[in-house]
Amino acid sequence: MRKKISAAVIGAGLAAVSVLGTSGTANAHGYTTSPTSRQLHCSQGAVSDCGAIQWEPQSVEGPKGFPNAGPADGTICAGGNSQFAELDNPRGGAWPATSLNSGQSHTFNWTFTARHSTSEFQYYITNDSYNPNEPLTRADLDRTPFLTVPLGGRQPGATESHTGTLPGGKSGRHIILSVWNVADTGNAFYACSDVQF
Ligand SMILES: [Cu+2]
Repeated sequence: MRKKISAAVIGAGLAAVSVLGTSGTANAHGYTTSPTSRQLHCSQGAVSDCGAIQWEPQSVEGPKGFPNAGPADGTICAGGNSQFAELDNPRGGAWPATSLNSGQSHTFNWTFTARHSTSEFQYYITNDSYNPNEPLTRADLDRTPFLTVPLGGRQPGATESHTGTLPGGKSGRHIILSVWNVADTGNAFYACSDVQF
């Protein structure tokens, strides 16, 4: 009996270490809820075969400095994390898409499990060369964010809402890439949201 218990305790300890090892702090970070991000679709079960991200949609953390630095082309939606590569898979253009109206106001929402001190939030959108059947690259995106919300090092709340105007002249399927630049680490959080104008 004693042997069994100690083995279980050791096993639990190892599991805790491996969870912490992947991203620094378990359950820390955040993701976008509007428009619905790929990681949220995965965690809600709207999309299957998502791999590990379905259990931790808040963990799409990668190097900051986008677009000059940050995750490599083709790995942007996973924040450069190969263990979340399902987020970069275009799935033949079949990701669920949120309907939006080009040129109209939209409120972008985030949910946080850790309220990191924040430089700013940035929102990018794909251009006319974007192909929904290909993984996202920088060449597919307008280089300048259409919305930037600076926090000047402040902590966000448990949720955050940013209202802005969607770019005009957009039609069809696009991706909105939301980037949360943390102020006091070298990292940022990335979220791809499939949208339909
Ligand atoms: Cu975090």
